[in-house]
Parts: sequence; C-alpha cells; structure tokens
Amino acid sequence: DAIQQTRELRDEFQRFLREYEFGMREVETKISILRDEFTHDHAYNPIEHVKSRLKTPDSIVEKIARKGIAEPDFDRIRSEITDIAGVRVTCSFVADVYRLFDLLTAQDDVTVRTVKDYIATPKSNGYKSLHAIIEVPVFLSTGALAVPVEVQFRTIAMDFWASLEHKIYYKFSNQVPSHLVDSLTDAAEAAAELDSRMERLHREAHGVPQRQLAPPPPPHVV
Ligand code: 0O2
Repeated sequence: DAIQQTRELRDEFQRFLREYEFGMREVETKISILRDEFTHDHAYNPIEHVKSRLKTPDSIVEKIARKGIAEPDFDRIRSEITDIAGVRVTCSFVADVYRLFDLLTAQDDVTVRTVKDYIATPKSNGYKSLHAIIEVPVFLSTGALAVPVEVQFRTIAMDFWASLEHKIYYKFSNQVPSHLVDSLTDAAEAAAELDSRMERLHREAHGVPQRQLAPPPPPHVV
C-alpha cells in the first residue's frame, strides 16, 4: 500500500513537471518565432542565444523545504515556486533586451505575473538581468492550463559575468572572500561599460540615433 502510494506520488510529480516542460516549450517557440522573423524581415538578429532548463527534482525539493511546504501540496508548490521552468534569452545589446521583453509580454496569450528589472536596479553584487515570470497557456487533453515560466533577458556581457559569479559562488560554497566580491562588483561595472560602448558603436555603424536615456523601467520593478 505504501509502495502504491509512493508510485502515485511519483506519477503525480512527473505529470506536474511535464506541465512546466510544455510551458517552457511554448515560450521557446515564441522566442524562436521572433528570432526568425527578425532575421528574415529585418535582416537583424537581436538574440545571441536561448537556453532553457527545468529545475531539478532535488532543487525543487530543497525549495519546497525552504518555503516550509510540508505536505506534497502541488497547488501550493504551483503558486509559490514560479521558477520551475526557466528560459534565458541572451541578447546582443541592452536595447534588444527591452525590445524582446516588450514583444513577448505584449502577446495576447501571455500574462505577466512579476517583473524584476535588475538592469535598472542591479543587485548589490552587480548582478544585472531583466526577469519576468510570465504565464502561458498549455492545451492538454483535459483543457487549458496556465503555466508560469521565468524568463531572464540579459546581454552577452551580463551573461558572461553571471556565469563566472555563479561558478565562484559555488566554488566557495557561498562564502566568497571579500576581495573577490569586490573584484566581481568592479567587473560588473566594466561589463556594463562594455555594453554601452558596444551599443554606441553598433548604432554609429548602422546610422541609428544614439539613446540619450536608459529605457523606461517596466512596471512592477523590484
Ligand atoms: P538557477 O540555477 O539559475 O535556477 P528565488 O527564485 O526565490 O530563489 P528570487 O529573488 O525570487 O529568488 O529570484 P530572482 O531574484 O528573480 O533570481 C532567481 C534567479 O536569477 C537565480 O536562479 C539565478 O538564475 C539568477 N540570479 C539572481 N541573482 C543572481 C546573482 O546574484 N548571480 C547570478 N549568477 N545569478 C543570479 P537560481 O534558482 O538561484 O539558480
């Protein structure tokens, strides 16, 4: 009986994870359609690369525990853990980051749950990216389901910085020596400076007017 219960729980968990995989695929399709349209109709590709990931069962279990969810309460997990499906869109320039965000979130079947603009307001360690939790409909045999997907938009320079910072953070098991923390914060500024120089260069080369101001932050900024 206990074995049967465990099997049922496992099946339910697998079904639960599949919902997120489907949601992730919907978002990937949306992004790849935008990329193809840009490439063919505007002769410009604003996306450098796209990477998707499903949170691992271990990391979901750890977050469930951190949130104090004691029972296998899938409704609570659904509403409280919104980064099970993640899509990271790495763009060439900051302007493209906001453009992609606007194009994706303006779609009729996309609902924006939260936006954290760590570009307008970087984290204290220097982390920059534009995060959005969006909900997309997934059509199953049982009906439509709104699935949350965390989309992170960033530039190549922001991505380069975040991936090194992530490795350093893990290497030191979250206890990064202060001189490295300071160097990382400096490096984040250098990455931001490179982003503006590259964007200015690109605009000059293509005869696009320079941006005078940072783009307006989207709603619900952190
Ligand atoms: P992974 O491996 O990418 O999944 P929470 O999601 O509740 O833990 P919060 O504050 O709600 O935290 O989420 P937030 O601020 O939107 O950021 C979550 C994700 O953004 C992280 O996911 C990272 O991918 C990325 N991120 C946020 N801050 C940093 C940072 O300082 N450095 C780096 N390198 N990445 C960051 P996970 O789940 O931590 O990891």
